[in-house]
Amino acid sequence: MDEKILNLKNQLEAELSDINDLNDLDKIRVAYLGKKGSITALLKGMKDLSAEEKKAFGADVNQLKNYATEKIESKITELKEKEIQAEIASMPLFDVTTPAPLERGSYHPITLVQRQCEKIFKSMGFTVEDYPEVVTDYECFEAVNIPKHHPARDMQDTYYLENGQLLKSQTSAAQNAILRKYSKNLIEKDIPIKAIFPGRCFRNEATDACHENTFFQMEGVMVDKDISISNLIFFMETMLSEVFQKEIKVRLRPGFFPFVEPGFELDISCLICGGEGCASCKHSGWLELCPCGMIHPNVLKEGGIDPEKYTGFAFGLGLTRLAMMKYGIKDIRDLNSGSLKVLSQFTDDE
Ligand code: FA5
Repeated sequence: MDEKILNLKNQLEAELSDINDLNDLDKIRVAYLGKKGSITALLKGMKDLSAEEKKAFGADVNQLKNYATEKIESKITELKEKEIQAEIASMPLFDVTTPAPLERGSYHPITLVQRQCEKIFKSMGFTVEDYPEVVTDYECFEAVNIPKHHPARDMQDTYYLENGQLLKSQTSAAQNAILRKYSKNLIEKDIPIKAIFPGRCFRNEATDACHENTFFQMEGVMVDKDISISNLIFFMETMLSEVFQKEIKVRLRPGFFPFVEPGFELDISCLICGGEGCASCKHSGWLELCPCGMIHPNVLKEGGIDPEKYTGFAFGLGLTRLAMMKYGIKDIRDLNSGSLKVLSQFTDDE
């Protein structure tokens, strides 16, 4: 190897061995390999050599150039790794056992009553079912005996998607699927259908102290041989006395819903005003809480169940209103307000 080249290589090695800083390293890179760098200068100087000399010298300079490039790149990697390790070492230690400095959150009052109702019904042998919020017209209306153009549709205007689906206006939208899901067990194994299905509902309507456009219901169905209104009343009474843990005044009056026959409105005496009349109960002293009734034969048939052999009841509990009554919330709109001041006051009393 040419002496000049050898000296340059030794000089580079000596300089690299002392380097601990990326900026200094870059200066070395420029000094050797930059446009005006010493290796580049050797390459440029080759033009004055003879063809013979060029061959030997050119091979040596190129070897040096490759060697310098490799050495500098590996030094860059080494220094960057050192920098990362130094940064990690300087970070404060994170102690995973340190208690969280923030206050713990709380459950939404609707979640609290929903969980309580689920617990009550589960203890009485009901399954808890989940169901989508976006459903078809068939699920929400036709399958529950509300054909197109039926006047009952006027009571439940909702939000329609461009593809014809809709945001469910009632948890009854899940009835058909639940009946179909369990009809085989009922028919072949004599296992009664007992299911509840809580869910968010949507209605395009004006809001006031007891009406929201987005609210929760919890539907329940029971189907077996010889199910009667007495069974319905038993389950409604048990649920209410468990939720409120005190005597609650209720009234049952006839109500029309195309999917039940007979149908009832179950109202409770307003717990905000003690039955005197206030904005929360539209000044009537009573709050519509849980319409219910015996499942209409057409709905059973649509669910694959013979109404000559089986009967059943269904109810549609207003979970949001139940939360209002249980926690003394005067205005339903507070529940969707997102105000932590309002919502963080409630706790599970179990
Ligand atoms: C229904 O939605 C029927 N699907 C209930 C049903 C199921 C009847 C099974 C028979 C058998 P209704 O529209 O009345 O019915 O609503 C039921 C309950 O949901 C009401 O009693 C009320 O507690 C609650 N609810 C209805 N609309 C609203 C609203 N806009 N805001 C808050 N709660 C509401």
